[in-house]
Amino acid sequence: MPIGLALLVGALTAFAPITALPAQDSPKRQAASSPQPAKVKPQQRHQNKPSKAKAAPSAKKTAVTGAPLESSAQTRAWAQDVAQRLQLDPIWLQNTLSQAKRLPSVERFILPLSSPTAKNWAAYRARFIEPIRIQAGARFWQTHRSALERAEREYGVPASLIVGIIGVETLYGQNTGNFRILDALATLTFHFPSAHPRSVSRQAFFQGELEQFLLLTSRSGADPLTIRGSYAGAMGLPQFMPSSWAKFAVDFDGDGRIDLFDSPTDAIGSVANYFKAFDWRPGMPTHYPVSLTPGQTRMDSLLAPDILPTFSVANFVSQGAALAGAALQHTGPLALIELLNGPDAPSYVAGTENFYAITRYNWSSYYAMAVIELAEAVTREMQIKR
Ligand SMILES: [Ca+2]
Repeated sequence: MPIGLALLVGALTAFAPITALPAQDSPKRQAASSPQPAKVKPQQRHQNKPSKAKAAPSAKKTAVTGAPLESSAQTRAWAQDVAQRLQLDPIWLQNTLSQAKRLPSVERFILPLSSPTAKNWAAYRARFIEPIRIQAGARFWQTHRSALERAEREYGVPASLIVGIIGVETLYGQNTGNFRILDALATLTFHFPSAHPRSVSRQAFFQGELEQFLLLTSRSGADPLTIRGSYAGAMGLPQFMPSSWAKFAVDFDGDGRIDLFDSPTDAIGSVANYFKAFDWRPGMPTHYPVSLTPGQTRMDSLLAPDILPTFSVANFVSQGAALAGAALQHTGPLALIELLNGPDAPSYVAGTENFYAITRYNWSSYYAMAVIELAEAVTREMQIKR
């Protein structure tokens, strides 16, 4: 990152954490179609950020061609209110906003696909569980082994999961997005498309993220005009939204700054801290195999809670979802996770609370499964190399 959003650690304590939930408008969480993720219920949504299941739009050209954001009475009043509430310099804020651009491409990307194709786990999986990403994951693991081991020790989050997340998110920093975050978040704050089915709540979410972004840059002295990321405002190796950065990012390399762009160690610690905050349970598997019997398994009942772990093992089994081996000894609740495969038969697993925890990073069971399988594939690759 050129100038970077490296934050002074001390400054972080001043941030009021925002708990707005990123709704997955896009690709990953919502209407899912081929590489698209599953839909989750609103109450299950949480923190992190919208991600890029919508085939991460290549922003190289579109990101720089927006028109200046008009300085309307609305934007001026907003800036005044934000400056007051967050105790930001009103002149700096107005000046920054006056340089934001409205990006029509961002307005398009945030909309659900108008003609969603059928959800397809096999196609989604193929995008992420492939040799280039697996090899890059093994190199990342070898290079950052000590930070990954320390994160696992201190936060109880497996190194493999952290490797899986950063691999699916950005291919280990190779695809961190090329939209100016200021433009993306200003567009989604002041020109959120009304055609979106949840335009009011989504606009409010992005407005909160724009506020956090301005607060982060103001406090850190980073230039808000140079920071780039996804069309929805996610930044750095782990694609943290500004509110997640403020709340969960940590200085894991101990240099006194938090830098999720250029410090893989900070990114590793921050991902681990995120999962610890979302109740990752050390040692618990993410899922178990499950066998269903057409005509006997009570599918409607088992799928009703969606990905929220709800059923005890006994209840799960009594409804016709057969488990075996270690799954029968599992003590927490389970969810029946359904992954559609287009025209082919769906895939099913029994998801635990740790499967659910991964969906707090990105609200999609397809996303979670891709992270899990990439983590497993890179782990196997590491064992081969040993
Ligand atoms: Ca650092």
